[in-house]
This record gives sequence, C-alpha cells and structure tokens, in this order.
Amino acid sequence: MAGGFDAPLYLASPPGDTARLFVVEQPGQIQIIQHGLRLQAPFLDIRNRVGSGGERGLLSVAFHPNYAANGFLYVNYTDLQGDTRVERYTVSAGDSNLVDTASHKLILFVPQPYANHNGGLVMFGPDGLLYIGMGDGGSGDDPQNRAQNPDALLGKLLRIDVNTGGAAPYGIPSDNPFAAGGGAPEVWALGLRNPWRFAFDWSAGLLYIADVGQNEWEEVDVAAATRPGLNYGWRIMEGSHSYIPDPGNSSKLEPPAVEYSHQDGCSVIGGFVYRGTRSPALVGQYFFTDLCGAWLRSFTYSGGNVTSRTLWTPDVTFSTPLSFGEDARQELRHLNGNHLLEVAMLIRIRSLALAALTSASLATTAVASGPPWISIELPANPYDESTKGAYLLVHSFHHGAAIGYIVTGTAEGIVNGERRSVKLEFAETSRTGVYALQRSWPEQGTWTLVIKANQGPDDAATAVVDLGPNGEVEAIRVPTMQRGRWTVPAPVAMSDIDAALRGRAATLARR
Ligand SMILES: [Ca+2]
Repeated sequence: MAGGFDAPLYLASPPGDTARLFVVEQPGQIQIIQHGLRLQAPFLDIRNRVGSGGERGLLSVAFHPNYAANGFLYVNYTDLQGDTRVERYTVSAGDSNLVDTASHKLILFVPQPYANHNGGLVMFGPDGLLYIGMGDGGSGDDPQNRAQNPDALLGKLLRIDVNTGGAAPYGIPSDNPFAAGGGAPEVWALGLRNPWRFAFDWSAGLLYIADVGQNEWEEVDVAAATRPGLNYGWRIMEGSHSYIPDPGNSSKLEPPAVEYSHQDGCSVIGGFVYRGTRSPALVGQYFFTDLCGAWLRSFTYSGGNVTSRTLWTPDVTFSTPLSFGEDARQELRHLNGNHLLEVAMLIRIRSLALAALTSASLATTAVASGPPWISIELPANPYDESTKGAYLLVHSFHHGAAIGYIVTGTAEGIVNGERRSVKLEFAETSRTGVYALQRSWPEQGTWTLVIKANQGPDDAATAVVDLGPNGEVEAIRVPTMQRGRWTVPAPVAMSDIDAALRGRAATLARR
C-alpha cells in the first residue's frame, strides 16, 4: 500500500471543507486526510457490503450540498452480487470523522448483467440534483442495446432529486427528459458505454462526460449542463465513428468534443476543469488521462468548440491512472496507482524544469563553472501522506556536483496578523548534496522560505519559496545571477525526487 491507500479510486471533500480530503478505496473504505495527515481510522468502512475487483468496488462518494447541516453522503458501489447500489449514509452525530454505518439507506438499485461497465460516479450538479453515471451493463458491444433503450437505466447518465419524493428515496426533476413518459424518468442523457467519470464546470455551465470506448475510440463529450436528453451515440457510434448502425433509430446523436484512438491508450479517465487558485495558468483546462496511456492531457472549450489542446508531460512516471478528484478549494488530484498527485504541482514542477532548460540553453557555458546553485524539490503535496512526512529537500550543487556546504535558511511570514521570522533547521547534508528540512511552520499564515547555499561571499545561491496557509507551495523563485553569470538548477525527475525524499525521510525518521 504505497502512499498509504488501498486502490484509491476517487477523492472529494464536502463543500467548504478545506481541512479534509476523503479518499475512496475500491475495497470499500473511505479514508480521511486532515490537514495533510492521514487519519488512522476510516471515515466509512462498508467492505462487508461491497463486492470489489476489476471494475467493481466502492467507486465514488458525493457529499450533499448541505452536508454541513444534514451530514448526508452518497456512495456508489457494486454489492456482493455485483449489482449497483447508490446509498445514503449519515455522519455520526458525535464524530465528524466517522460515518454511522447503520445509517445506510438505499437510494437506487440497478441490477448489473455483467461484471464490467458499472459506471460508478455520483456527483451533485450545480442544480443541486444528484447525477449518477451508469455503464451499459457490460460484456462487449452492449449486446442488449441498453444504452439506446430509453427505458433502461444502463448506459445512461441519471439525474434524481434526493431532497424530494416524500416516502420514496428520491423525486424526479420535472425537466428530466422522460419525466412525463417515453423512458425511465431518472434518465438525463443516453447513449453512453461506460461513463466512469464526468464533471461539471460550474463557471461555464458545462457538463463533461468521459465515455470509455469499445475497440478503437475513446471520447470526451461536452454539452451545456442544462440540456436534457442528449444522446451520445453508443452503440450506433463509437466516438465519431459508425459502429453498429441502427436504421430504426432516428435519434440525433451528439459527437464527442474530443476523441483519441487506441494507439494512444485504452480507457479514458475523465477529470475536471481546473478552477483552483494555485496555478492560474491552468484555469479553464479540462484534464483527462488514460488507464494505459500514461499521459496527462487537457483541452479548453468555448462557444461549442475545443479551443486548445495540451499534452502535458509531467516529470513523473505514471503507473496506473485511475481517476481525478477535486478538493474544496477546487485543486485537482490525479489518482495514480496508490498515489494522490496534485495536478497544479505536477505542472508547476514541470514548468520550472522547462524554465531551467530554457535558461540553460542560453547559458550553457556558464553552468559548468558557475557558483553553487540550489534546486529545491518540494514533495509539495501537503495532503499526500507519503510526502507530507514534512521534509523539504534542498539539493546544493557546484560545478554540476553535489556539495556539502552549509545550507542556511530563514522563514518569514504573517501569522495571525503578526510578522514572524524563524531560522530553518536543516538536517545535515548527505553526500548526495541533499538537505532535508523538517517543516515546522504553523498551520495558519503565509510564509516565505529563503534558503541559501554559500561557498563564499560572492558565491551564494538563493532560493525563495512562498508557502500558503497550509504549507503548500504557491511560488518558487530562484534568483540565479551570480558574479554576473546565470546559473540554473538542473531539472530533476519527479521519480528521483520521490526516491530521494523517501530515502531521506526514512533516514531522518530513524534518528
Ligand atoms: Ca459517444
């Protein structure tokens, strides 16, 4: 269980809860990361109700928009028979970090004819209604043509109102396309194969659906979130390509906004439109990845068209991308293998590396003979227990070699309105030139770290790191002009950082 989680499939927080992240584990538990620390006891444990493995398991959680008052959360899982259950649970009255498992209330039950294509996401939309992604039920080629059958709940995006319905567990919104007949009243959109993940961009009023394809085409669909009854085409179409034609079906079919072939992957993993604050350059980008593709892509969408596409190449080796999650600050996490990687941070590190490369190409000759330089490698995800271990790494180099000069530092910040300065206590350097700093800044306030490596009075390298209220990195500045020459930190692969961090943290922990 590297990273401390057992097959994490999803991550969410109740509205406004910036202190906690809730990590959904496939076997049937939800874990809490509170102020960056993983709590020992699970928030929810329904492993005895969940059938897990392959595409089955506890697949997502959604907190009620009024969770702070009612304590309601909704989970989507496959039960011991493999059928889909959406259930409501209630947080314990006396412990906000524990769900009362006896509070389970069945909201929706959908029999599953095959093991695969269970959809799996529950999410509240901007309209306060609960959306449920349902796959076509599985096998291949949707053998019973359920996705195009308006009476079937499989192969659909459903929308229900958990706040109405009287004695029933939910009500039907009056503007659902089949609210008055013609199909199952819960249906919101049709023609989906396996919408593992979908997302709302509240600011733009758009709904993004990442629908996993059959043999050749993966797709992301985008539409106005208020348009009911759209038919996304499966199985008549796979992506924008004819698949199993049905001359008797005259539905208007919506083409995908973005598709890619299986030369680039195997199963699309939908994310979110970035609306966080940590990396303003990413705002408006819809991020997605692929189970087999080991890449991170995004696109922007405006006026009914894709307006830009970006292929990101973070300095990290993805193992198995499984999902994205969004916290209460709208920062994104990329759930990859057993890790929760912050998207803004991955990309920030990448851009720093790119900036370094750019500068290096301008000053190639200076690099080999310049003063020392510092490369600050921030594990940087204060919510990730595996890196939260509270160490900041500082690599100090000279003439391209790791050096053992004393690294000093100060931290300055505003804490509760009062300006404070503290001396940083670095651990002794290792022979690899890696220093580790135990993070000890307070939870509240904004801090700046100033870190120096000194060889002599004119030979100093300084790095400035701005930290946010929870110790997260908001900016890194590395002034590099020394003796009139520019020097730059060499880019360091995330995998190396990770390895160095773990090794160093383990060493320090043994002291
Ligand atoms: Ca489609």
